[in-house]
Amino acid sequence: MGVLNVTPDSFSDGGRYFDLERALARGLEMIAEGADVIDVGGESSRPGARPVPEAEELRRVVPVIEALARHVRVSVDTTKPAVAEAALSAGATLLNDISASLWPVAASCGAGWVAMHMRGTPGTMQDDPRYDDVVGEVHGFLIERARQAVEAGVREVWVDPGIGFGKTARHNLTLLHHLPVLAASGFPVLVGTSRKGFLGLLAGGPGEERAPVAQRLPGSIATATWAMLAGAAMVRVHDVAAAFQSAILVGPARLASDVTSRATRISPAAVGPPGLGTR
Ligand code: HH2
Repeated sequence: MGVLNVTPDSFSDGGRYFDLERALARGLEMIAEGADVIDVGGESSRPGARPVPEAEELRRVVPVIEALARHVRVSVDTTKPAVAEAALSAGATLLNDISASLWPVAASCGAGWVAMHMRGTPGTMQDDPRYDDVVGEVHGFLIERARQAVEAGVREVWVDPGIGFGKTARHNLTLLHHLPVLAASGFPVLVGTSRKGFLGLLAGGPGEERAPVAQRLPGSIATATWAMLAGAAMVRVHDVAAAFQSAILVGPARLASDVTSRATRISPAAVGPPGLGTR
């Protein structure tokens, strides 16, 4: 999933694709780089972000969705029911919902729906986030919402742990570590770590609190690769070309490890001679 922020203020690419022509060019570029879905957003959800009026969000996203939906699957990154409905009428088929509340819209319009976990709102979510059991609380919330959506008639339901949304770096790493548990729920998992602040914190040099966004590519690709190997069915990324290289390596590796573990359960001899696959 390639990120297309039609905003002046997104944390890593704000202002770069704010006019229609540049947004379309970037969308087409990401398709050429290997994106299967383009996620169009008109409101930043960075920590401290202020809400955008509905009319302005519609003005930003609808023309971009109309143009790109002819070429690729489009999702809309919104929390507003009216924007979601307009985006679906314009050709989007997936609601990427960081508020995990729009499943009734997905049900009535026959769209797919992504439930993402967030603690609070973007304005306040990073003010000292605390959990007793981050994995249990996040997974429990997502599974409950996902089941509600299925009961309401949504046929395609994704879950996303919401990396960076009301979480410390430790919370984010713990959730990434436990992704296989979320994947075992049976709902397809989406993960977005791309360029996020916790990667800057981990990569910061001496005297630097966080490495700048431009230096977060290695962490973005490492965590996307980890997420795919841990069972995520989709990763949300800004750097599509680099993530695509990782995805084409991970696909066969994941398949091989599934086959190997199944074969091991049946008969150790079925895995092949010693040393096979160790290089
Ligand atoms: N992260 C962002 C926005 N939307 N949606 C899902 N499902 N998962 C995520 O992790 C996620 C998301 C934040 O990234 P970005 O869109 O680049 O920034 P901004 O919110 O500042 O526009």
